[in-house]
Amino acid sequence: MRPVKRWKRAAALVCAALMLGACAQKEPDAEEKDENLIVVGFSEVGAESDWRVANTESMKNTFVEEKGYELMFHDAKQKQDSQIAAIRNYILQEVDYIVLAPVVEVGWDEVLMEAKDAGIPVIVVDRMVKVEDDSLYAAWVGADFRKEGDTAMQWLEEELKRQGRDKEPLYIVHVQGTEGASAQIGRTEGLEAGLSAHPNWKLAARLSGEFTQAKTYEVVLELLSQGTDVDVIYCENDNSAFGAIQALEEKGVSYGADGDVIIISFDATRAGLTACLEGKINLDVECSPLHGPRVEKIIRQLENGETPEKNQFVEEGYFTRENLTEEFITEREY
Ligand code: GYE
Repeated sequence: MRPVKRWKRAAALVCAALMLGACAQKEPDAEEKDENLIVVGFSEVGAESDWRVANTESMKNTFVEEKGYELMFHDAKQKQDSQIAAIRNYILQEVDYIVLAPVVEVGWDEVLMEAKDAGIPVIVVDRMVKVEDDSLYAAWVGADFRKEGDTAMQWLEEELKRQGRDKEPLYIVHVQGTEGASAQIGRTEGLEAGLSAHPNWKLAARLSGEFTQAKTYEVVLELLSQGTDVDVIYCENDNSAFGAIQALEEKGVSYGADGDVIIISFDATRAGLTACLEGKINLDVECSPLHGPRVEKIIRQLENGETPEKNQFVEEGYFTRENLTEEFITEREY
């Protein structure tokens, strides 16, 4: 899609080589070999969870030289400012494509306008961006986080009926992910809809777990120490569920498929599914991090002058102890 830039870069490299007196007999150096590669600058949220690590790997394994790419990778350590700085740097470096996994939804208009002015297409992956003008990004691919929350609520309703507890008061502890991230917003909306549809379901506490085990452990432990009634812990990702489990264990509270407190989680990573098969997590709603090939498909379409579908939702399922096997977990990619 951006042959002019690639040509300019190649020309610049040739000039540099000539100035350095490089001659024909010399082996082409690394930079000369790179001139036809498609340069992709990727800004990743961080490394807060197993899901995120799998997502980073998927991107790194996809955008490799053998497939014609040079990947520039940036870990934002959960900071939006850092992502904005990375995007500006990619613009300066005249990359061919910018891929953004945004930490939160809002606050991108200005920097995405700068990318647009520079003629660099932006592909948004995983969480969404909320911008005034959606021509600021070429396409988005990720999960339907609201649907994931709804799936969890539907399952909970059926599970309570099965247990004969559907008429009793139910105290739900909500451990939220990073505030303002699509995954948090959608999963929270799902829970809120469930709460309003069931007058006997009560929000016992809303805690901030930041999608990490450490933070969730800390806040759930504190809550349990206060003696709050808990029937369900709704954790917005697997690592958060691990933190909640750690706190419950420490306090000697029974939980999971054979215990008292119902644990709901999202992601369905291998570690999450293992806990699910062991009966520690009651429900794990799936969320695929394997976005590398999906983003590559979008780039290929843009390279061919096609218009990719603007917003692409990935199909996902959910898991309980009943529909899992060890074999399935071992074969899973993440
Ligand atoms: O659920 C969580 C990660 O945005 C879908 O971010 C992603 C979420 C995922 O840290 O584990």
